Order: sequence, then structure tokens, then C-alpha cells
Amino acid sequence: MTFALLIEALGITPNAAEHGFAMDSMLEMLHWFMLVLFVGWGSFYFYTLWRFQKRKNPKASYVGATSHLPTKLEGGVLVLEVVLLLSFAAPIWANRIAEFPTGPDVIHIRAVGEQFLWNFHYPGPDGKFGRANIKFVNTGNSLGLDPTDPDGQDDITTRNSMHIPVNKPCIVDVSSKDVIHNFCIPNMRSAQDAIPGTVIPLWFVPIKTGTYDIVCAQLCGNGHSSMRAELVVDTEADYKKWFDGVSALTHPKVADAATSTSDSVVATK
Ligand SMILES: [Cu+2]
Repeated sequence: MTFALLIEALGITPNAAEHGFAMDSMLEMLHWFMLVLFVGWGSFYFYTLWRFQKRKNPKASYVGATSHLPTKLEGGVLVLEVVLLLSFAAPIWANRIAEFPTGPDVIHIRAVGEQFLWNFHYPGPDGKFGRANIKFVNTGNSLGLDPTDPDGQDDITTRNSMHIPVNKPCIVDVSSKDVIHNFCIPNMRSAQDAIPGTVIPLWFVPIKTGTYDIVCAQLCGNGHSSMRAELVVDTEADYKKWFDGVSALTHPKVADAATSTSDSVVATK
């Protein structure tokens, strides 16, 4: 259940992630709080312009305001901000960084930014990422996958297109090949700086099928604004179809072997 009246009116992208409801509720509260502060302080400003105008106060007062109300109000604001931080922001953040999903259902992907596109790297059916090294990078191997690594033989890579199944936790290991980018999926209420030389994971659970924007949210050069990729959240069946299709295109033999293995498994049952 989301309470997102104001932020929706202001044009926030619709939420499509499980944890997004908590974030949206917090954002909504913050916006109402800021609206109250804006109206409050704005009114106070105009009141002081009127109250202390020169015509009414020909002689400057050396005492000034003596009311303690502003101090009390500031104290109230401080308390509210501490409550927001400790009761809402900190728990959401703790959930984001300390409760990474585990288990066979988790979809694990690497996202590697480069000027000005996003590379995606999926472990193949074996579930293991192949090694990557900068020395193997060439036009046909933009992620520098080690061609001798057996774990990498069935891996698949895509450019500017990431597919995941709906309702399954997804971990994305974010990194960069050149400068600092930011891997941002507004609909998934997720963003992470992509920093060369480091791998930082983020996770989310998509709850709605559809196609969403993945954008670079860190000014990274002339083509920054065109650094967009698509995230397609598929049904389980569509995701499998997509994955098998790309897998068959990339590794015809591996795909054949996988099919014949699963056939033989079916046959022996
Ligand atoms: Cu970028």
C-alpha cells in the first residue's frame, strides 16, 4: 500500500519494485513536511516584511524579537527530521545493504558501464560468471571475458538490454570500464555509482512486468544523456524464452548440448 499523492502529482515514475513502496512513502512524507515548512517559513518571511517595515518602525529596535516560539519550532523540526531518519530512512537503507537475497531463485547479473552504454553479463546455465580481464577486451569482447575460462563458455552478454523475470530477486554487480557512471533504474527505486576498479552490488525485486529505462545518473561525458538502456521485466516463461534465444545465438553448441541434456533427463525420468 503506497501513500504517494504528492510525489505522483509531481511526476515520479511509477514504482515497480517490492521495496519501492517503503521508499515512496518516505518520500511522500518528506514532501509534505517540506511543503509545511515552505508555507510556514514563507508566511513568516512576508509577515516580517510587513511587521518590521520602515513606516511602522521609524527607529531601529536594538532588542529585536523576544519570542521563543522560533526556537521551539526549530526544535520540533529537528525532532521530526531525526524521526524520519531513524524510523524510515535507516531501516530502508539497512534492508538494502544488509539483506541481500540468496538462493536458487536469485538472478545475478553484472552491469558494466562504459562511455556511453551499458554492458550486461549473465552467467550461463551453469550459474557461474566467467573471468574477465581488461587484456581480453576487443571489439567483439567488450567485457574482456577470458576465452580459456570454462565457467565463461556458456555466459551471455548484451548491450543496453537487460531482461529479468518478474517477482524474482535480482542482484546487479555494478562496475565501470572507464569513468564513474551511475546505474539507475528509477522505476525500481535503485541506483548505484559504477566506479572503475570496484564492483558494488545492488538488489531489488521487480513486481510488475514491462519495459523500464536504465539511465546513467552521473554526468560522465558528452554522450551522458544518451547512455540509456532498457530493462525488460518478463514473465518467467518469456524470460526463459529470451535467455534461451540469446544463449542459442551466442553459443549454438552449448545451447544444443543443454537441450539434449535436458531431453535425456526427461527421457530417463
Ligand atoms: Cu555514464
